[in-house]
Amino acid sequence: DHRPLSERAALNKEALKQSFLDNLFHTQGKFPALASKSDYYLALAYAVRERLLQRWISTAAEYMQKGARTVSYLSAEFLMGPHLGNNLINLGIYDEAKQAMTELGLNFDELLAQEEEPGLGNGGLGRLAACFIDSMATLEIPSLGYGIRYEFGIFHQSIVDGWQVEKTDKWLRYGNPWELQRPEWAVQVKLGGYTEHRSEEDGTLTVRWIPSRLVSGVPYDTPILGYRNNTANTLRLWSAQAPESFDFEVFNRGDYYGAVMQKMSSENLSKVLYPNDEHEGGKELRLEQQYFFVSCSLQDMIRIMQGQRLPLEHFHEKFAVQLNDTHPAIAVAELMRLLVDEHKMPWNRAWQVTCKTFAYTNHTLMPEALERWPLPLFKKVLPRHLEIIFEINARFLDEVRRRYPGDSARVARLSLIDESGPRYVRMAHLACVGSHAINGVAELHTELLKSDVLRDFYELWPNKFSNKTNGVTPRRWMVLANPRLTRLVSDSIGEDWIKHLDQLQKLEPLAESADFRSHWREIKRANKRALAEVIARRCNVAVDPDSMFDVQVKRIHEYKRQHLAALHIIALYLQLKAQPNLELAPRTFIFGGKAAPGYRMAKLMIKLITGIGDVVNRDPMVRDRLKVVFLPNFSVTNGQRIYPAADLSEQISTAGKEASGTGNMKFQMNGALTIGTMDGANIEIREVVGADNFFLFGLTTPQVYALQAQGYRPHDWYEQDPQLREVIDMIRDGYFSRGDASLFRPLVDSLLWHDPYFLFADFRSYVECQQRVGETWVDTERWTRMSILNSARSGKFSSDRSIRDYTKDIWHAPSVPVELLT
Ligand code: 26W
Repeated sequence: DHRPLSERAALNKEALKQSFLDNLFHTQGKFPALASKSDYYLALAYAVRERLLQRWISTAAEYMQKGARTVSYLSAEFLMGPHLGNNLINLGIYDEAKQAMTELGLNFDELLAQEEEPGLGNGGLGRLAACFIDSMATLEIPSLGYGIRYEFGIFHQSIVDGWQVEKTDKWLRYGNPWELQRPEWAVQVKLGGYTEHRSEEDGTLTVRWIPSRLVSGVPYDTPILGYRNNTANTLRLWSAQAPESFDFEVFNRGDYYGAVMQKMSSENLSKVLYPNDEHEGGKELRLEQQYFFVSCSLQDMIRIMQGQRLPLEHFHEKFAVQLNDTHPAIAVAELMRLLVDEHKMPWNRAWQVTCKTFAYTNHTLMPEALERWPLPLFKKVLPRHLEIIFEINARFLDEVRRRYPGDSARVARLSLIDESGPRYVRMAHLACVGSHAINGVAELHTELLKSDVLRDFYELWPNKFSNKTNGVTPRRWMVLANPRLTRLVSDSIGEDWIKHLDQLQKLEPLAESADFRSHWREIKRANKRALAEVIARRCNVAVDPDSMFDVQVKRIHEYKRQHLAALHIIALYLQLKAQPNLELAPRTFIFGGKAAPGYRMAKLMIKLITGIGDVVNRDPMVRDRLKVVFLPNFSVTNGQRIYPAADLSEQISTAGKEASGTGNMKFQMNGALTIGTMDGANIEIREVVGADNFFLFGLTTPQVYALQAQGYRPHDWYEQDPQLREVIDMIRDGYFSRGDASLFRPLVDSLLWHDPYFLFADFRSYVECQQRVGETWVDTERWTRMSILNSARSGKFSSDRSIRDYTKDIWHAPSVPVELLT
């Protein structure tokens, strides 16, 4: 094709139609009579991709020429969600594409729905990474997202007989038009084996790592567009392949079968995402995954530097590497190994470079989620890294001893090795020691890191610590997910808010306009009707769009307390049974979220919610005043339909447990009011919307600690609250399990005798707060005003603000605007 780039990539409707048809014939090899919906989707995707590539090439050229400082965002998870709609928005051709498809007689929304979302993440942490790379591209910050190209992403959830059933996520089944394989940049990764130490003739000491396995990492690149600029950054995901050059003869002594098995086992490395969001006990494959993508990524950065003839002493000047939790923390030891062993840099120099390169974000206070690897396992997989970690530790602990003479307890607490029982490598400690910056993801979370989880590190290095409150991208979570609201807002205050979310403030005076409020309500109502259709299809339950949509969507976990919401629903149900004519504004309770497949209590929580739905939805006495649905397979795609349709956002974690939350922000932007505890970013949401526009309940973190310390006895709370007693007894006696009094026993017993997340202590406060919610809801005008103010004051929670904070305090990476090559 000899047309100039600019013509082939033109953004108008006719050009789009033309390249859509071209791609249908030449890429898909189909004509309309034979084409499936998936063919049409792919043809459109390729047409859009041609337009991306122009920006991608221009961006690469600009960065190379400027030798730009680059942010590398290392993350084991990127929960991207579907690309097509988002790329159309960011290119500014959504309406043109819709028009083009419509004129060709195709249903545009149906085409968009064909895309299998890349669900390469579990929840908040993975989705945060996706929002961050969107914002970096929008802010024109040179950046690379580095991760793993899992062949199977987060499992698909269906609900069968009220239980979660998992199916593998075959997202690559029909091909992925958004990625480009780059085999020419493949790298080799060593695993296992042993080390040899030799003193050379010249007196230097060299270390050789003789691995037992080699795996090749092949990068797949996906362009990440900025919003209506010329920037297309890169998401580079590594796929594991058996290496071509691996010597079958030497390593397998003619054992052909064994060699093939070994090839298959190397390719297992990037096979599947671990579906656990808080706990993973010492799985060898998971450590191998982490090391695999970290080693590939660091080697890739070194290749880039060498391509630009930059000496490795300047690594930290070229790259700012952010560690998304401890999953990539092995990077600290790996960069040391690459610099010292492979590139012969003296230790001290290499250590300076390393510490100036890395920064570490912590995402959780849950002790069971802090990664530790049993020493024998670590040594088996990464023998050389264990030596390096010992060396880092020895030097670090010397420093600690100098600072705190005689304080051996502190030395033991700070050590990279946990030696209190069987020995473990503490990955958070490795990340802290090897980074120049450490941050939490909300103000409270950062304070708790400093006072609690990382207290000793804070005392040692207070200046390393800072807060970076999370944010979410308004491009996906408002513009793409809520086109109706987007139109109203842009018609009212212009389009600037999409890049400068603070401008939503301009909506505040409009909250006083009855006309605007009525528009606002019509939009919410239309979004609720659309969601009601989805619910009817997927759950076979008819819900009323005029009822209050009370929503909790997030991973299922005891600390997030979906079961507290369940207790409240049962309390309302009992109230209706006792007073059949009670005036109660109709409510629809909507739940969604996945349970880790091995987390029995979380799965039982799903069963409880569906069990309540089975009883309540069918009880004629309820007369449709309550509906309870569990929407299966909560995902980015489903979230895009849910957040815009919510009236009430449930953010009810035990204070001090939810690091930040990001769903809370997506709800707020789309005009939902929050019922929440003083936890994570809820506190900051309440601060910006004002106490009057937020439904607060529950213990504060210090109150939780105090109750814990004085000896919490949930059974006493149960005995002293007749309503709570009635609710719990009903579950215990099998009312929601068709008379089976054993089914929910583990859940009930855990609450009665342990209740580690203080549901009983917060129950009364929650029920009373929900009562206030109900009273506010019936004053429609007041509710609408509050809804508008919530959205108008959500500017702080744009991920653009988060990224500006990281850039200013940690990365110091200037923007590099891109000029389009034609
Ligand atoms: C070891 C397995 C594992 C996997 C993932 C442990 C922990 C994780 C993540 C840290 C869990 C996670 O997604 N945390 C969430 O991160 C969000 C983004 O910062 C926060 O908003 C959530 O509060 C936090 O739960």
